Amino acid sequence: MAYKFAAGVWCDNPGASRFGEATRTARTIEERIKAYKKLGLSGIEAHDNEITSKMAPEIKKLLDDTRMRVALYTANFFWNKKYTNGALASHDAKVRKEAVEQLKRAIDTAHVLEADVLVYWNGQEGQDVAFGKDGVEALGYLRDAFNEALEYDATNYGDKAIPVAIEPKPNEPRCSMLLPTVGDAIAFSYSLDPRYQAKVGVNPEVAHSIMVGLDYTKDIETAFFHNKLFHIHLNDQEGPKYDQDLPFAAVNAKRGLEIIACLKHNGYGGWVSFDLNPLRTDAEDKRNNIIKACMANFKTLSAIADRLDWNKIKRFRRAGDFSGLDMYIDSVLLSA
Ligand code: GLT
Ligand code: MN
Repeated sequence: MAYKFAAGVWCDNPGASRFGEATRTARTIEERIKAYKKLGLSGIEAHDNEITSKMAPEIKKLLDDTRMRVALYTANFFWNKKYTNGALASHDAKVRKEAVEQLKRAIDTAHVLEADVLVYWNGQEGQDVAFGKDGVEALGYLRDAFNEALEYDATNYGDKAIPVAIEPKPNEPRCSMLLPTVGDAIAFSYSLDPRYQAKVGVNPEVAHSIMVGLDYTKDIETAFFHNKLFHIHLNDQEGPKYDQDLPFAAVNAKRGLEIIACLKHNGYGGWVSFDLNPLRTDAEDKRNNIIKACMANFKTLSAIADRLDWNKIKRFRRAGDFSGLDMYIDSVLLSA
């Protein structure tokens, strides 16, 4: 099966962080689109401050010319200081109104770009100190904001209304965030107006699950079970640390194999998208190495996944022979 690979335009960045200045030049969006095409990606992902509504028609033309698509478009609700204490779920009615208006504009731009999914990442929705937020109240605000935006899309674009995927994250930048896990995000989708519930799914990210000790495969299985796996953000993470956004399967190849096997087994037909943060030590000529690594690891493990004998796996499971199962998986993975 041919996979469609995508990556966020933010995955090719100058490398500035809280702890150090930029180590690479900044590329324009056009340069990044061309570079991504050369790498073999067929999709890009962007925020509304990376591809603005004004830029969208020109960018769409370039994408059409290069036969690229926008896999994901999203409103940036975390950078602007007006969203320091939340956006769609802010306690401040004025901030919420501005955020919903921004979301409606992002929906319009997503239609201009013909994006496949609109993502909502929970960025600044949360608290940093005990008693910092009334979560029940905040979830209510978030539900109302979603309903308003979904209604806007349905009214203005009818059948073409864009699927929305919630990307959960447990912490960072806030200490404790609203919708921390895939389960929370799916449960939230059922609180929405019943007319729009089927339009809202999830975008689980590997690192976001691992950073709190959760199992990504179980997360996407839960999403499959609910028909809610609208998109994926693949990468890797060395346990409970800050969000590392390492190359997919670079830390745990066996788990990478399990993720791909799970996607295949459940007939995932969406984008294979990578969410990455290139090492600051990767200067100009190495700036896209991380994307190359992801694609290579994904393709290698995908070929290995095709060699797995599912009847055998099921027999081991039925017999409760998990050491035998593990030895079998290792034999397929490590003999490759
Ligand atoms: C940010 C975050 C990612 C989200 C992006 C979507 S932005 O880089 O770390 O996981 O996918 O807003
Ligand atoms: Mn992500």
